[in-house]
Amino acid sequence: MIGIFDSGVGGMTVARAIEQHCPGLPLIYFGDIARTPYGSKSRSTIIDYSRHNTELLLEHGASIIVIACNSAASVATGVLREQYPVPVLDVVGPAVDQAVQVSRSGRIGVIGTRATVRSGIYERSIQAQLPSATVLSQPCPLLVPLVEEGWLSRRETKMILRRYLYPLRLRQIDTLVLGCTHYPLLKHLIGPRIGRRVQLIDSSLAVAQHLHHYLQDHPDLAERVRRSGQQSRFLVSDCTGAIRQLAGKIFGRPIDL
Ligand code: DGN
Repeated sequence: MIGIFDSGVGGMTVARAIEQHCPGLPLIYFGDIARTPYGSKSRSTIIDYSRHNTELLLEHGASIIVIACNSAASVATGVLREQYPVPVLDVVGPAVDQAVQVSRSGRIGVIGTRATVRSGIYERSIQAQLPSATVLSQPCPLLVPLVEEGWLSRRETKMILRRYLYPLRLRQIDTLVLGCTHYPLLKHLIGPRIGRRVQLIDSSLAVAQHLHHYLQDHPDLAERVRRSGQQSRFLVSDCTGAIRQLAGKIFGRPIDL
C-alpha cells in the first residue's frame, strides 16, 4: 500500500491527487487529528509524531511512505529516511523542483505554517538548485484553522489572505509555492489575490506527480503496492463532523474515516 500521513485532514489533498495520478493503487492514510496542528509544535515533537505515524503505516502494510504535511516534511524527512527501510517521499522536494522550473525571474514566494517557514527548508532547497533565486517566505498561521472550519469562501478568509499575500505582491514574485497541504483548498482565493501572472505551485499535485514517476522507475515496488490487494483506508486519531465534511469535500464523495 502507499502510506500517507499528515497532521490532520489537509494531507487528504495529497491522497486525492495520488488517487488521480496513480489510479488503482491502494492507499493507507493516517491523519493525526488528535495532535494537530503540527505547524506550531517544536522540531523534536514533530519528529516523534512523524516516527509514530510511519510505524503505524508500516504496521498496516505500507511499502512506501509519503509525508503529506509540509510541517512534518520540513523537519522529519531525513530522520525517517535514515530510520526506516522503505522509500520516503515528501511534499517539499517535488514542489521545489517545479518552482525552480517555472520561475523566470527567480523571485519565488513560499507560504506555509510557522514550522515550515521557520525551518527554512524551502529557501535552502530552492537556493541549492538556483543560487541566484530570491525566496520570500510568509507564515500564514490562521489559514489552517479557517480551512478546518470549512470557511473556504468567507469574507474573513479573503481579508486574511489579502493581508498575508500583500508583502509578497509588493516584492513582485512570479511563482508562489503553496507550502501547506491545506492551501490547495484556498487556491481559488489565492490566485486572484496574488495576481494572475503569478504561477501557483501546489505541493500536493507536485508530490503526486513525483510518486507516479517514482513508481514507473521502480516497477517492483509498484507491483508490491498493487499486490497488497486491499482497499484504500483512511485512519484518523480523532474524528468530528467537521472533519468528515471536509474529507468529503476534498474527495467529492463520502469518506469512511
Ligand atoms: N498539513 C500541515 C502542513 O502541510 O504544513 C498543516 C497543518 C498543521 O499541522 N498546521
